[in-house]
Amino acid sequence: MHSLNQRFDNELIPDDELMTSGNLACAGCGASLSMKLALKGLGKPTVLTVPACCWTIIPGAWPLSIMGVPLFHCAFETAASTAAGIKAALRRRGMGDVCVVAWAGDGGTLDIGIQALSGAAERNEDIIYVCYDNEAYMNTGIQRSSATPIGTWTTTTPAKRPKTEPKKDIDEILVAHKIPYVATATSAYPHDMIAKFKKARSIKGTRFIHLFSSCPTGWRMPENLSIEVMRLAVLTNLFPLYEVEHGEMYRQTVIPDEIIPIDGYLRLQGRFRHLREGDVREMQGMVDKRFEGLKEKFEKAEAQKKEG
Ligand SMILES: Cc1ncc(C[n+]2csc(CCOP(=O)(O)OP(=O)(O)O)c2C)c(N)n1
Ligand code: SF4
Ligand SMILES: [Mg+2]
Repeated sequence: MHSLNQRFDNELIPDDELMTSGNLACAGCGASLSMKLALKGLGKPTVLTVPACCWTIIPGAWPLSIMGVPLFHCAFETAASTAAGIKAALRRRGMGDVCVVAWAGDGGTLDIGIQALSGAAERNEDIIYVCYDNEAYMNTGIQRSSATPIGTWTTTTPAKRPKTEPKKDIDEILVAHKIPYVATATSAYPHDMIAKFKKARSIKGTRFIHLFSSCPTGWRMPENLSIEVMRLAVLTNLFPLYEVEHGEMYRQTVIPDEIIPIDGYLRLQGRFRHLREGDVREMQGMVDKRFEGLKEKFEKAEAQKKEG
């Protein structure tokens, strides 16, 4: 439907499945697809730690599990520190080559886990931190988080008084820590996403990957729109796909041929149904402004690269 200036080749998607069928997610859950693709990029040996979130439920209850790699459940606010601890213990046992991944939701990352994450990033702990962002506390009934966009309906920000604060810019917060690698990705662009996980695995130090992850249940939309909505988030510049190395080298990895107005994205989701024309205009302005700032950084990095 929309052509991209990227060559897509199915041979780039590994056949190995480290997550089997039978997961407990809702139909069309972006978070479940995200894990499947991330593991294709990461491969083995990998250990995951997951705090309280939908992904606590998705793998299944012991002794049944869909996971082909070890997964350790940790407390809500401790994903980054738990991952750092696991890595230290593995290193001590001579197993430093095991890739340790903290896999947390937006609530567990942008809100309650941000202290542990900032601490780990500042120490440049050798972990990959993944935030799958469905823009609310979904597991406990769709409460607003600091990742929820302005104007959004959630159960704690009902349509009559939707959220009044803008989404926290977690990517810039992590970039400011000058860690080796920060990237955004979404499973609507699987080749881009898998490539970023492969790249992250090859780098040492703290790596942060922000996944835009659809939630048909919380976004009030049919499950068959899941991929389309994630794709539209990219094509509207609402969630640009890019990576940043060492806090300064920005690179946009998927450049849409044509940018679509955000209206097309918003109207597919019940959580935005109450918005009026003026609200949509305001949101469009915010998206454009943020992207302009990013574009300057992409251009600056490109120029620096050319200068050598
Ligand atoms: C300290 C603590 N506070 C609150 C909870 C309840 N709780 C469990 S999952 C969850 C929501 C997590 O939201 P998010 O991190 O965005 O992941 P999602 O559910 O959206 O996948 C909450 C509030 C908890 N388990 N521990
Ligand atoms: S509530 Fe949303 S994130 Fe959680 S399992 Fe269902 S679709 Fe996935
Ligand atoms: Mg969430």
